[in-house]
Amino acid sequence: MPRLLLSFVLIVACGDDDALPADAGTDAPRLPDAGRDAGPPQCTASSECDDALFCDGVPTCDPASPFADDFGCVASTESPCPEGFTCDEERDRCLSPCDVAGDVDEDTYVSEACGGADCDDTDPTIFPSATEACDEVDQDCDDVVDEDCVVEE
Ligand SMILES: [Ca+2]
Ligand SMILES: [Ca+2]
Ligand SMILES: [Ca+2]
Ligand SMILES: [Ca+2]
Repeated sequence: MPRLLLSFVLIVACGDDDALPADAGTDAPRLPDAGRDAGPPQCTASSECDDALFCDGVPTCDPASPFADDFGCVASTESPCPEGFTCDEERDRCLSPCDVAGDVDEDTYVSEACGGADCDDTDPTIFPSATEACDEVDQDCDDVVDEDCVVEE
């Protein structure tokens, strides 16, 4: 019996010896974690996210957002211009409907609605200094209809 017990103790001891090297390996520091602690550079203020473009709105710094890029910036989806305005990237400004289409009929006169003198911006034959025609329409925008016409009766 004593011999059998000794053998059992030896087997258990061997098992412990085998487990030791595995434990040592687990305790070793991992290099990838150390590298991640430094991390890539991230924005700290929205001003750091500003790009050279005007018409894509103002990006914001929000590293926690799922839409953030590698630097932590989130692109804006809103135009910087008010409703109805058009964005002009070349001049970094918003164009009002009058800026874009102040002279719809292209007679070189801007519509009255946009501060110009064209009393009918849908008709290129009607503008200040246009020749008045005898058609019961005020062509020259002086609020007098057919003033140059001699009505024959
Ligand atoms: Ca016009
Ligand atoms: Ca006109
Ligand atoms: Ca007329
Ligand atoms: Ca007239």
